Amino acid sequence: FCYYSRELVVQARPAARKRKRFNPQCSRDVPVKSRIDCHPQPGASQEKCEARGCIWCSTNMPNAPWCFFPEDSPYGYSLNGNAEKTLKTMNTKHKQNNHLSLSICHRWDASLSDLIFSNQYLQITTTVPSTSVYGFGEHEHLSFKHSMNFATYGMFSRDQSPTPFANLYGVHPFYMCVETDSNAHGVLLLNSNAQDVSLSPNPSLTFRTIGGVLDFYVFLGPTPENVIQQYTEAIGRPHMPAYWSLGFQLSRWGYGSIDVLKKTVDRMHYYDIPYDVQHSDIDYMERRLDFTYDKVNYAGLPEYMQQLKKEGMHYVLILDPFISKDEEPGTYRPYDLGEEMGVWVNNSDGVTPAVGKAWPDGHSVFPDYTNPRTVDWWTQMCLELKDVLDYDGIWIDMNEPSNFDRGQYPGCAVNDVNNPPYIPSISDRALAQKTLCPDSKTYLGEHYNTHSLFGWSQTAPTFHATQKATGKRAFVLSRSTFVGSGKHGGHWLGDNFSQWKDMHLSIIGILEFNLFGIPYIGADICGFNYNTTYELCLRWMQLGSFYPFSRNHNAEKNSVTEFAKISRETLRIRYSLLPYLYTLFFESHVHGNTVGNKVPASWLKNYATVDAPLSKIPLFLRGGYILPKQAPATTTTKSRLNPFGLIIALDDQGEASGSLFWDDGDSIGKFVKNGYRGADSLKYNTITILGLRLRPHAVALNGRTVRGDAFSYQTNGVRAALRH
Ligand SMILES: *[C@@H]1O[C@H](CO)[C@@H](O)[C@H](O)[C@H]1NC(C)=O
Ligand SMILES: *[C@@H]1O[C@H](CO)[C@@H](O)[C@H](O)[C@H]1NC(C)=O
Ligand SMILES: CC(=O)N[C@@H]1CO[C@H](CO)[C@@H](O)[C@@H]1O
Repeated sequence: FCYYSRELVVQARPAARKRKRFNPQCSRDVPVKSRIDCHPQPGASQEKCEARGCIWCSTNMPNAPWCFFPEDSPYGYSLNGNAEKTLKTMNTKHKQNNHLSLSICHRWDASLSDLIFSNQYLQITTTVPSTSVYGFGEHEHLSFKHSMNFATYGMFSRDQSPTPFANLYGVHPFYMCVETDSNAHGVLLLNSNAQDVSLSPNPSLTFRTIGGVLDFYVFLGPTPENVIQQYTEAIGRPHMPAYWSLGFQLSRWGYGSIDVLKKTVDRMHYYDIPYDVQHSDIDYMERRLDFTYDKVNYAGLPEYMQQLKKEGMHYVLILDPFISKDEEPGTYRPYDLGEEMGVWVNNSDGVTPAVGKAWPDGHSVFPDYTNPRTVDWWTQMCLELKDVLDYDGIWIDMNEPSNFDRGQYPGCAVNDVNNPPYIPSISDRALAQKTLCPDSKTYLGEHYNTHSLFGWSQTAPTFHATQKATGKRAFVLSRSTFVGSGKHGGHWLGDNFSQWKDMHLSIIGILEFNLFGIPYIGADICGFNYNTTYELCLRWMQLGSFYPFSRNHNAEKNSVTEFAKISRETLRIRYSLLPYLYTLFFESHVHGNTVGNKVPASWLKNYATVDAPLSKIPLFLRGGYILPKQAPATTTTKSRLNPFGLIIALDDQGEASGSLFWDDGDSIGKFVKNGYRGADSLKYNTITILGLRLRPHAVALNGRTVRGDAFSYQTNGVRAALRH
C-alpha cells in the first residue's frame, strides 16, 4: 500500500552554509558517474563553480558535469530532532550523524543533504534501482529505454516540432523503472512548473523545478502493466473512444477549397479505402477565425458535412485557442462575448487582457480555461458552432499556448518571475519564447505556474462541450497535454517530418503516451513537414494502420492505383482487427491497461528474417491470445454489421484466451448496459487457430462435432469455417 502514503513529517533545517575552500587541484572524492551537476545552466566556469561551494574537475566522459556537488554538500537539509513516521511502510534512515534520507518502499531514495528547497529553485536527487528507466515527456526520444549517461530533459509545454532533447507540446514528469528482477515501479513528480530532469549513470535522477512543491507519487507495480493501471487510477483513466474514432482518418493542412476536399474524399471512395473520419485544418475558417467558416472557398461546407455523415462518416474540426481582437465590434461574437464575460488571460495587472501575436492579423487574446467563466463561454461557442457545422469531434491545436512572439505586447517586464535565477534545460532557455510572459495572470495563478496546464485545462471543457453538442461520446484531440489529459482527450505526436527516422521514432512516442495514460495516440502518417516520398508514405501507411489513432495528415498526391491498393489492404487488416482494438480501449478505460505493447527482446529468443515486400507489412501475433475480428468495410458504420471471427494463436502449452467488449460504439456513460441487443444478430463465421501441433481429425464446437467440410487444415494451422 505504499502508493497511498501521502505524508512524512520530517523536521529538517537547512544545513549551515559551509564556505569551504577546496583544494584547487580537483578532488576525486566523487566518482565521475556519481556527479550531480552544480551548474546546470550554460556558462559554467571554475570561478563560478567554486563560488557556489562546488568542485570543478574536468573529465572526458561525454556530458558528465565538470562542476559538481562535493560529498559534503554545502546546501541541503539535516535532521533537527526526530523524524516522525506517519505510515509504517515509509521510512527514514540515518546515514551518518544527522544526515537524513527518505526512502519509499526501497524504490525511491533521496538524501536530504542534497535537497535544495527555495522559492524559485527546488532540486532533489533520487537513486533508482536500475538503469532501465522509461518515460518523461514530451520529447522526441531516440530510444524507448533511456540512456542514463548524463542526459537532461526539460519539461515546459512548447510549440516545437519534434527535435531530439527539445521540450515539446506536453509535460509528463513520470517515469517507469524496471528493476533487475523485472519488477517495475513508476514515479510521478506532480509539478507544473518549468523543470528538467537529469539521468546519471549512478543510476540516479536529479529533478530541478522552478516552483511549486516536490509532490512525488510512487506506484509499485509489480508488473509494468500494473504500474500503468495504478498510475491511471490516480490521475484518471483514459476516456472510452467512440468506435468510429478507431477508423482511418484523413486530414491535410490547406486543401484550400471545398472542391479539393471533395475530390480527395471521392478519390478515397473510388479506391474503396476504409475511411471513417475527415478532418478540417484551419483553412476551413474565414481568415483563420475560430467559430467561422470560409463562405467563399468552403461554400456549402455545412451541407457537405451533413452528406458525409449520412454516408456513415464522421467529421472533426480544428479550433485554435486564441481569439482575434481585430474585428469590428459587434461582428465577431466569440470576441465580443468573451470580452463581456472577462474570460481572457490577463497581463500582470490582472485586469487588462494579454494580447499576443497570432492568426489572423496579429492581435489575439487567450482564453483562460482555468476560469469557470471561460468554460461557460467556450461551451456556448462550441454549441453555437454545432448549429452551423455538424461536427462529431474537436481537434484543439496550438494550446501550449502558442504565440508567434516572445511574450505578449509590449514585451515582458524585467522581474524575478519573468527572469528566474535558473531556467531549466528548455529550448532557447527562455520562458516567454513563443508564448506569454510568465507574470501573466490566470484564474488558477500566475502563468509562471500554470503555463504547462493550458492545453490540459482546455481539454476537459472541450470534451464536455462536444458531448453536450453531439449527445454522443466525445472526440477531443489535443496537441498540448499534461498529467491526466487522457481522461478527456487523445493526442498526436505533432508536426513531425516526412523522414524515415520520424516514422521509426513515432513507435517510441506511441509507447510513451501509453505510459502517460493517453492511449489514444498516433503520429501523422507520412509526416507533416516536407514532401513525403512514395516508398516512405506507403510504409508509413502500413505502420500507421496499427497506430491506436490512425490519421494521414499528408495525403500524397501520388495516389496511383498501386498505392491505393496497398493502403486499402493494410487498412482492411486494421478494420478487421477493430473489435480487438476496441476491447483494448475498453480495458484501458476500465482497468487502465495500455493499448500497445512492447515485446521484450528476450521473448524473441532469436532474430528472424522475414519477407517484407513493399506490398506487405509483417504482422505477428503473440501466442496465447485470442483476437476477435470482424469483416472490414469502407466505414466502421458498415463493418459493425459484419460477421465476427476469431484468430486463436496458441502458446507453447496449446492454450489461448481473450475477450471481446461490444456495445453501440458511441453512447455516453455506462458501458455495461443491460439490454444491449446489437450483437445478437452478429455471427462468428470464421475461427482460425494458429499453432496446432497435430493434424486434427475432427473439430467440436460447443460439444457438437463440426462437419469435415466445414474446416480446413494447413500445415501452419487449422482454419475452421463454421457455418451457422
Ligand atoms: C481579467 O480581467 C478581467 C477584466 O478585464 C476580469 O474580469 C477577470 O476576472 C480577470 N481575470 C483574471 C484571471 O485576472
Ligand atoms: C514539394 O513538392 C512541391 C511540388 O512538387 C515543390 O514545389 C516543393 O518545392 C517541394 N518542397 C520541398 C520542401 O521539397
Ligand atoms: C525532423 C524530425 O522529424 N525529427 C526531428 C523532427 O524535427 C527536426 C527537424 O528536422 C529534426 O532535427 C529532428 O531530428
